[in-house]
Amino acid sequence: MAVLSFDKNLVADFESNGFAVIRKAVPDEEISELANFIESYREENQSALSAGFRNLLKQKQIREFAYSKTIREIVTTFLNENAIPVRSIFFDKTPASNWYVTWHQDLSIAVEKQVDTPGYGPWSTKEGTLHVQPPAAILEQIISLRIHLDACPSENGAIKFVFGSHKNGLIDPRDIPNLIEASEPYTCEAERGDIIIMRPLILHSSSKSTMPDHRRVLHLEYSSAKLPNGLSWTEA
Ligand SMILES: O=C(O)CCC(=O)C(=O)O
Repeated sequence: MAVLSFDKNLVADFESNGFAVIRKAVPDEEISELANFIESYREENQSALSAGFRNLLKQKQIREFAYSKTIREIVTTFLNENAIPVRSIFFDKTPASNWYVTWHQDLSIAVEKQVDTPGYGPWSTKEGTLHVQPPAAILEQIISLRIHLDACPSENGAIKFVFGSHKNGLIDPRDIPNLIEASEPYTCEAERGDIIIMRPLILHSSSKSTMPDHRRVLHLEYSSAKLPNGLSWTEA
């Protein structure tokens, strides 16, 4: 992988906007390798034949990618050098499996087992994986990397952000419509090989794709936060 050098402004923009795009972060052949692995994994695992699936960090190829030099460099620059991958999700929008995502913040983390802990809850299960909503202070110590395996112009269901909304802490869902009304959301287009970095607390949404293509995104979350009371990250 190429060694990236980051414009200091990009890091400052990330802090103030809650997201940033690293263009051409992953070379084409490496994207092909990732895509080939994911497609064969999808074929082999009937349970993974859906539009989104989780726990890919348990697969050697994805784990190696998540710890690769370029990815580590991004994580060190935009978070810190001790951060490790803690959650993975793969999304694909196609004409056969297409959806929109309403405005929300990412509020849950995947944990190994339920240990009732003050400040942690509600608990939920997403596609068989136990999740809990931690305090905002934990969510503020996470960054998400969205690695784009396909071009994602606006018509391909690109993610949208409200600039700076990650600074509002946990937003009452009843306040979200007014916040959206008062803001100018940004549609964050991406090319194959680009990485969008985002804060979980930024307000984001996406539309259905209107293109006849795939829109594959590998979403990796990193953190160095220590969970209390015997709680542990499922995928770390
Ligand atoms: O990939 C998308 O379209 C949206 C994903 C999303 O909302 C999320 O990761 O929370």
